[in-house]
Order: sequence, then structure tokens, then C-alpha cells
Amino acid sequence: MKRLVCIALAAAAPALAQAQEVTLRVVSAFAENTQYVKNLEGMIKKLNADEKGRLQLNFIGGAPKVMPVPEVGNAVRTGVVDIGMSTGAFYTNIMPEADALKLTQLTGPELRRNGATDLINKIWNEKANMQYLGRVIDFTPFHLYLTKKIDKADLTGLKIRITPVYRDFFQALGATVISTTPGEVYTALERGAVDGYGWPINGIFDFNWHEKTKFRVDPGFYSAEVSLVMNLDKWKGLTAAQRDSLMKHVIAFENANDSWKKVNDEDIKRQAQVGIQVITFDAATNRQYVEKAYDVAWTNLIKVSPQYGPQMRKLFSN
Ligand code: 173
Repeated sequence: MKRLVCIALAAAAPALAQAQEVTLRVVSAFAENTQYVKNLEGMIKKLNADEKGRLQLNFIGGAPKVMPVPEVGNAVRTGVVDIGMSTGAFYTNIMPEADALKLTQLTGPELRRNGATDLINKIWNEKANMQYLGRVIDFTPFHLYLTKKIDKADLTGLKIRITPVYRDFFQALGATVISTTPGEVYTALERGAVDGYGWPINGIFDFNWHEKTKFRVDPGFYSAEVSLVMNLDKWKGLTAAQRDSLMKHVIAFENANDSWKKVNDEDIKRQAQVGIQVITFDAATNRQYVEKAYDVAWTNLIKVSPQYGPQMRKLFSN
């Protein structure tokens, strides 16, 4: 009997030790100098101070330094790392739905309230072995940046740098598209390999692309998406208290996404200061431009994901 108790205690010991404090390894698909990582480091610092003895996050670094951009999604899926901060566009190799988070007209907190986050989690669990934790950016459209002037919403004859975010839309506008990671954009511009690129309204200064950029096309389109995703097995292995701790901080982080409005205003000013000119069209053309962006993306998503595309569209709209 005594012996049995001893064995039982020995078996329980590691589980008890783990329940005390777990350290999760975090990587970013964006480089260390970006606003995404600066914000994340602030969140991690707060979590680590508040959750001592229960949960800790260890930031390993960003792509491409710690791993190539397209490997971040798989690293989370397989558990090579525990948490990734990435845009879905960087892991469409896992599932096409990954890139649909840009199509929402609602913010992270609104998606949580209307059940969209539950749907996202169903898909992310099932197809990517990931727990979707939360969105780290809102209020931020994508734009087309150019080195050459255009007078109409037509990109025929232009080579434009893309990720899956912009592919369908820029192709529909007639562009020849070239996929690159963020780290490859500067050289592509410098060599004239591309005549422009897609990127959110903020962040071009982090990569010095302003040196090579002459125009920005307004309006913007979609809602830039970067989120925290976690290996599902690791998520399931946390205690309820550890999950609550993690989600408390992720939700607070998500609720602070208003901070992007100021970042965006500042970057718009700074772009004007360095001489980046705004190209825009008449009101009707601008409206059609944005409508086309959404139409082509939803049409394509529903084609590749007839199972989830329509449900996502319903819950992502006003
Ligand atoms: O690399 C990109 O242009 C891209 O897809 C993206 C997505 C979200 C935020 C920033 C960039």
C-alpha cells in the first residue's frame, strides 16, 4: 500500500510542478524592430510580472532572424514553438482560411462578442492544430505603394510585390504580381524588380522603403491582421488557471488596439513629410476599387473554402 502511494505521488509530481509555472516560447513572423514586436514585448513584460509562478512567456525573436517567415505557421502547428505572432497571409501553406482574417469589418473585440472568434477557433483547431488567441492590430487598412504614377485604377504593365493578402485584388487590377517576404522588398525596389508593393498604412519606415517609394494610392482596403496563435496540444496541456492568465493578457492587449490609430496618423504625416504623394480617384472609382478588393477576395475564399468561407463572410461583416 505504502509503495503504491509512493508511485502515485511520484507520477503526479511532474504534473504538479508543471502546474506551478509554465514557460511558453514565442516567436514573431515580423522582425524585432517593428511596432508589432515592440507592442508584444510590452505585453509579455506585463504578463511575466503579473503571472509569476503560474505562466511566463519567453520571446525567442522574429523572422527572418530566428526562422524564415513562411516557417512560423508550421513551427506553431507542430509545436516547435508554442506561440507565434503572425499574419494569416504567412501561413496559407497550412490552410486558405488563414488569409481571410483581413476581410473582417469588425474589430478583434467585436469578433469575440459576435461568435466569429469561436468559428475562427473551430477552423484553426481543426485545420492548423492551433488555438487562435487574439488579434494584435485593428483600425489599419492596407495600401498600394508605387514608384510610378498611375492615373486610373489599372495596374496593367506594372510589377507589384505581394503576399496572399493582395494577390487576387492586384491581379484583378491587371498587375503582374511577385511574392516576397517583407525582408526582400527593399532590394526588389532598389533593383527595379517591382514598381510597387502592398503594405499596411503604417510600418514602411521600419524597412526604409520610404527611400524608394514615390506614391501611395488612397483609399486603403481590408483590415491588416496580425494575431497570436498557439500550438493546440500545448494549449490543451495548460491548466484552466494558466489559460485564464494567458487570455486575460491577450484580451487586454486586443482591447488596446486603439493605439494603432495614433501610429497610423503619425505615419501618414511622416509619409507626406518625406514627399510620398497620394494618388486618388473620383469618389465612384474609389468606391469601386474597395468593393473590388473585397469581392475578389471573398469570391476566391468561398471557392477554396466552400465549407467555411460563407460562414466567415457572415460573421466578419457588419
Ligand atoms: O507582408 C505583407 O505585406 C503582409 O501580408 C502583411 C500582413 C499584415 C501586416 C503586415 C504585412
